[in-house]
Amino acid sequence: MNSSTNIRTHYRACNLCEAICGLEITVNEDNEILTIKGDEKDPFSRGHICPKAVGLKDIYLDKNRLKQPVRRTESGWETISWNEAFDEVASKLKSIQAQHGKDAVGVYQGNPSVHNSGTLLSAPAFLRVLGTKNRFSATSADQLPHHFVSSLMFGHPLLLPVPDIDRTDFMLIMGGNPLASNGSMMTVPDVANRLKAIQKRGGKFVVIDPRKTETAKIADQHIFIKPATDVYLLLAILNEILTLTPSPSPTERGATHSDELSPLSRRGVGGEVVSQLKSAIKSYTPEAVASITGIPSETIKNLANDILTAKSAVVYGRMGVSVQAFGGVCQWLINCINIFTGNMDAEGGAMFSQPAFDLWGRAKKGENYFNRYQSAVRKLPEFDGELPVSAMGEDILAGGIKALFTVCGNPVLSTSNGTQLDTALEGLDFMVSVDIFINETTRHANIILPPTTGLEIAHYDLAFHNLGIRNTAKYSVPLFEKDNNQRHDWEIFEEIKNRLTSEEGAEIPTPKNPEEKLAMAMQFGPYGKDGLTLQKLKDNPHGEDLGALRPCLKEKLLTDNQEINIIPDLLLNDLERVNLNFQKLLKDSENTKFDLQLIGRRHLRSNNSWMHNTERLVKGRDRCTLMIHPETAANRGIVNLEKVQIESRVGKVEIAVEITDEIMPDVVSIPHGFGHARKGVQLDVAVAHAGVSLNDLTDDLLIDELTGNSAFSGVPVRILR
Ligand SMILES: Nc1nc2c(c(=O)[nH]1)N[C@H]1C(S)=C(S)[C@@H](COP(=O)(O)OP(=O)(O)OC[C@H]3O[C@@H](n4cnc5c(=O)[nH]c(N)nc54)[C@H](O)[C@@H]3O)O[C@H]1N2
Ligand SMILES: Nc1nc2c(c(=O)[nH]1)N[C@H]1C(S)=C(S)[C@@H](COP(=O)(O)OP(=O)(O)OC[C@H]3O[C@@H](n4cnc5c(=O)[nH]c(N)nc54)[C@H](O)[C@@H]3O)O[C@H]1N2
Ligand code: SF4
Ligand SMILES: [Mo]
Repeated sequence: MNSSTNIRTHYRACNLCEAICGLEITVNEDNEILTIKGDEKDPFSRGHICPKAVGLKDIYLDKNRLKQPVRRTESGWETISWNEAFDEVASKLKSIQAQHGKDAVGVYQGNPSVHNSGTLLSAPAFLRVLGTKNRFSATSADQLPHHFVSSLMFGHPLLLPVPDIDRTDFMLIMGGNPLASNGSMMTVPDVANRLKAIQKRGGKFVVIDPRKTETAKIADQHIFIKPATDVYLLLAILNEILTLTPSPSPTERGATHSDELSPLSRRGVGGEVVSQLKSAIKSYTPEAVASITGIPSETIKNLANDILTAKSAVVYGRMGVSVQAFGGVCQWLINCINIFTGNMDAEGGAMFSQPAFDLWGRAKKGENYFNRYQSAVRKLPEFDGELPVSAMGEDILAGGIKALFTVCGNPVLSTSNGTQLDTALEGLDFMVSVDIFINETTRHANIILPPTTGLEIAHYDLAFHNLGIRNTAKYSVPLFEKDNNQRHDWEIFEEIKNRLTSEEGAEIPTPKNPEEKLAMAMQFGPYGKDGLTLQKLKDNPHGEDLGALRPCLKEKLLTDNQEINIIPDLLLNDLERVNLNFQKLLKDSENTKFDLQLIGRRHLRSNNSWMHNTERLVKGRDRCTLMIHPETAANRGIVNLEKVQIESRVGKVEIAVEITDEIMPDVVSIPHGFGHARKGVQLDVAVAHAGVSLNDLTDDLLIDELTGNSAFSGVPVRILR
């Protein structure tokens, strides 16, 4: 507190995206926010922020934001007390489960759940009590293949390799645009400078993307790829690497340098594992995949050579390659390339973090996380307690799910065939949403329970310290205390859970603050013995630097034999499907009805579907346009800014075109997260910049059949004139 001016300075982590930037916020005595800047003293983000950070102020002040529960009635929304809301929600859920069984209540958890320590610490107990198998989340519209592959290769869905971007000499970025997204499945604040630093120290980074993105523009090389063909590029690169190096010395670097970390050094690259892999993929030569991927064979050979000869290298694949029909195989091949070039668990390669709150520390070895039950209609496989979200709409329509509980999610805009889900939600017997807005999804709820958020919550980033490209820890206290009439997310989960478990008429216990769990985890975690406590983090609001990543996989592996399972059967067997598709692509190069392929995109000023209600982030030129290549447009006689109708198997939207050679011929792009002009949406600014929803075109039947993940990359569409 600066007493002479009564201006106080508050430090916290931004929890809007995965970069967890440190913020410095000044507030006057009337609790007005004066400035939001990057915290120069944050050892991780070093003063970096993006334009969304000031959005935290807008969210705090948003006129459309709910602070008390509301109930939908014939004549509109009415405000109700928290107790009335909790009682009604619990009794409805109870009676529906009593009548139709536990699984009649579905749950959807959206993206901000993982950016919120209150939700992460308190929702699991609530979900256990609810006991439904019909759990869905944004994971299966996003990074499911990463977890799937990690569980099979390393023994736990959260043992996720992260690029050691600060030390690598060569980075291959596939299907990621960190300059817009600020990094994903790698927590890397100030990513642009960290990428430029690779170049400054004499290294390179290369981007593979059907669009010349913001990241591609600053890369050493950008290579266009036909959407959804990354699996063939990866197969050819791996094939080259295994062929070029009949007996590389796998003991030189990384995971492979320790005799004890045995899979490679014992069986060796000349051994059984390699010959099995080699023979499975030998037909995918650079020449064989060139026309299908659109990448010349020489370019593929050079890429393989760059990865192989760099002092250290890392292949990183994100959204664009996860949300494909072979997302699982893609993530597996990426790990294989990193392993066979000695870059797994090695400096400058793909490494594993050691977070202060160790999420997997006490997990069981050799656990199976996959396909223990299936969705009702299409029998899609469960993973780690969740079913693929592309099955949610059809399973509601089929009548098995009578009630839905959504948390931090907007699946009407964020999941494939959003229109079908929109219709399905209308037919539910009961719906509850834990959310701060009446948006495209929550407008269907019977009751909305709005938690505190952003600047009003305490925060320790459980999820994203786990994905850090450095080991760091940071705890933020609330900037503003909540009103008496507000509830934290953890209070909401606890209140409902306690009502579901209490006997009729019994007194409802007071919710327990999950912070105790945090303090315990810190104390007994990897840095506890070095004196790291929650109190220490509270005393240093800029955050603690716990050092660069270090090789640690050997101690982390949770496979039953504590070795990397390099060739999991499920993935090896999926190569059959990969091959069938290859033959199909070779045959019908022309799709008769839908002659274009649709992809999505992100913008620095958007955050999925929910930050379009802040004027300073949406103002300016319309961003919800259909990007199209000049030739593709000319062939159809389309001119810039003209409105066209675009159609897929599931729907049709009308959108203005933006002609640009940033995008490949025959590929079109629409940003994800727009489409706010739906009846009853109470987002004044967002509705004024409504745009159309990409997911009114994406197809719920297009999935990675192995993992169940949604396939958004390369949806077949056509333009109607
Ligand atoms: N076609 C296509 N579809 C996509 C994608 C794509 O690239 N292309 N991306 C996918 C990805 S990666 C993701 S993660 C998903 C995102 O999908 P979702 O998670 O379903 O959607 P969001 O847009 O993140 O919506 C977040 C919701 O949480 C609410 N909210 C914000 N903060 C809080 C809070 O603190 N507490 C609570 N309770 N609620 C809060 C917001 O009001 C909003 O309703 O979309 C996926 N869908
Ligand atoms: N500003 C902003 N930041 C965000 C978000 C946001 O909405 N806005 N969302 C957050 C979330 S939830 C996530 S998951 C992350 C996602 O972070 P990123 O993975 O970096 O996400 P995108 O920017 O969607 O980048 C995906 C890229 O894949 C490309 N692509 C599409 N199809 C293919 C294909 O078939 N092959 C290849 N090689 N590339 C393809 C697209 O052109 C695009 O450039 O971003 C997070 N950060
Ligand atoms: S990059 Fe992400 S974490 Fe950093 S300020 Fe922007 S939204 Fe917040
Ligand atoms: Mo995401």
